[in-house]
Amino acid sequence: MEERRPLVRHIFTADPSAHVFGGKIYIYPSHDIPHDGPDDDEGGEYLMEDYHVLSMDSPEAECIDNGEALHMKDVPWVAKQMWAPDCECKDGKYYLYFPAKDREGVFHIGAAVSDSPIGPFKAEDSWIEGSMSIDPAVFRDDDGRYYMYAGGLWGGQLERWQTGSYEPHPHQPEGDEPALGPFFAEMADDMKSFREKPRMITILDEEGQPLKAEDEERRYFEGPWMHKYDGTYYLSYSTGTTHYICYAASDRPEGPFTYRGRILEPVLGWTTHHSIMEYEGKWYLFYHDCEISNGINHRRNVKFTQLHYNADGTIRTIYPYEEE
Ligand code: FUB
Repeated sequence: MEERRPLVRHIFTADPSAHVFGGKIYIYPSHDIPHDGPDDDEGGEYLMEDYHVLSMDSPEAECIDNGEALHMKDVPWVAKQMWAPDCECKDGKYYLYFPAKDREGVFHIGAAVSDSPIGPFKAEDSWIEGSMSIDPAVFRDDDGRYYMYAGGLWGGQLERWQTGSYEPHPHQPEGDEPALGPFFAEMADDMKSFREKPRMITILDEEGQPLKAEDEERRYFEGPWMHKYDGTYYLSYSTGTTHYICYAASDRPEGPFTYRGRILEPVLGWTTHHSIMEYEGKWYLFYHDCEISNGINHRRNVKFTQLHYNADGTIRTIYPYEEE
């Protein structure tokens, strides 16, 4: 498989969450549906209804579409917009996590279970209690504990949960007010509920101050991902309006995290969304752009490329359209 090329071309795919399960690479993307409707600031153009799991035997191998793994019609609580998913494995079961809107138009995060990494997945009757917003990423720590990171501004509704309950018309942090962060919660043993009430993560600048809402080149917008490298927790995310993938580091999974730099410069299309995965000692960034559709925001395609660390643990910035 060639790096920095669309992994599949027969369907539109986005928001890739990549994992190695049993020595093989599995990618859990959103499945974009082409339509001619307009774009808006609420993400109304992202009308996804199902999930397909992609897989590769290795980074060099062909990428396979394993077909539909879960459809909206089989999830009792979902009304529309099945956005960016993730998957984790525990004791031989695979747990798919996905955000979607309920009948009131509120985003929550659901769980679905399978015996196979490619599904089909059986969804729970309701969303994970206490879950909110979009873009779940579930991380398995070395000690066997699992944590969910999630949340997205604007259409992702993260602003509406600042008080801990849903506010349809919230105050939007602005100027030098602290920016919002993703929320964080440890998963319970059943992997279908939280062990604790979700709390918001803080991202600090180099002086130990929370990043400000006006700092759009560094503050959190959506698409969190967690990985651990050399004992350090790396929280990476999209800055949305400025279209970067950035990262912040901590010695604890719940942070606070300190901003460290950029991983990926802007790609073709408004959204940018990624995951990071290790395969046989090499690290890879999975991401998307709109190459196949030539820039139509809701017709995206997933790609991957190698990611490199410097000796001090910083990550080398990737320029998506330049030769390495
Ligand atoms: O795919 C729909 C939304 O677009 C995702 O949830 C965001 O992260 C952005 O990629």
